[in-house]
Amino acid sequence: MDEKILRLKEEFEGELSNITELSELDRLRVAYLGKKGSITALLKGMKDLSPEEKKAFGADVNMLKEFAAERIEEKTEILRKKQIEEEIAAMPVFDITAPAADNSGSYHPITLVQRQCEAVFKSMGFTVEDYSEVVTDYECFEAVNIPKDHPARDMQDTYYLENGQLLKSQTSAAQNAILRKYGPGLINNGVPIKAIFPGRCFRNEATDACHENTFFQMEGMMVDKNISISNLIYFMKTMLSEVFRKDIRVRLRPGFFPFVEPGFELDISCLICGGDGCPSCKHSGWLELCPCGMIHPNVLREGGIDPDEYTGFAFGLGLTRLAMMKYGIKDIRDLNSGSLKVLSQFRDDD
Ligand code: FA5
Repeated sequence: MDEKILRLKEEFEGELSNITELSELDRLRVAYLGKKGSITALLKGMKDLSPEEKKAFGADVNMLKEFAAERIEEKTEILRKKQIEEEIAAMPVFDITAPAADNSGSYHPITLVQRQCEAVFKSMGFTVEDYSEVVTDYECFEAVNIPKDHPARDMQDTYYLENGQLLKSQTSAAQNAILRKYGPGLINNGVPIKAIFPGRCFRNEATDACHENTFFQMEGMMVDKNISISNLIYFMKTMLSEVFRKDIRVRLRPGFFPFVEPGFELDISCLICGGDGCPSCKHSGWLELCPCGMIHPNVLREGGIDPDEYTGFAFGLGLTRLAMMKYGIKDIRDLNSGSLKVLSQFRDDD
């Protein structure tokens, strides 16, 4: 190998080994591989060589180019992992027995995960919608393919007002309004519907370590031409890896919801017990976190969207359970306790 190439390789290796921050790696990439970089400059200086020399020299420079690009790629991966590990190590460890740290206010852990999820989806072009907690039977059930006599209603008993309205049992209650809001204006002009809508839900059910009668969900929907299950899986994976910032085990299994077909249950391996089984996961090692599926044609039709032309996915993420998993909170009831012992353990930027 030519002396000049060898020297540049050594110089590159020396600089690379001293780098400890991701931002410095970018500078190194530009300095060696950029348009005006030192390796690129070697190629430009070949014009005075004979054809044989050019061949050998060019091949060696290209080898160095590949070598440098691979080493930078490897180091990027190492530094990215290190950065995530540092962020995880800096996270608070939740301890219900610890005394309240101080009396200053902070965001609630559910608000913290809600904001994290919103940031991820906003960065992928989703809008964030707000919706009422008091809804009609039509919004909560009939518009999402659950007619009056449907057995799926038994799973979601809720609280009824004297005027016949009810406290919404699922964020799916906003699906119809959002399809109608964006359907004609956006989708018919070629813009996909991409919306998330977090909200408080209510169910008349017995509480235990993983069930509350008041909890939060975050619904998401995307509708356009040719939307498939692959799009759904992509968005779910991106959201979970951004929120947890580490590899977590998930499983997708068939699930029945009248408003999707096909429907799935997305479970995550319980992070409280590591999958061994505990009260937080009903001793199964898995926690139901985010049911999802392809929006049923009846729901699209009811929302004013032609199901022969458009398809879409929807999901209903359990935000309260996500907060439990993210912060290691063993009992869901601690989250509604209003106890400063719990709340003061979280910071606004966690
Ligand atoms: C639903 O509510 C569906 N609307 C979700 C959906 C949306 C499916 C769009 C398909 C398409 P489910 O009842 O399983 O499904 O509740 C969704 C999530 O909310 C659960 O996985 C769980 O994480 C959370 N959840 C449900 N009930 C409770 C409860 N009592 N306490 C705490 N979290 C709950």
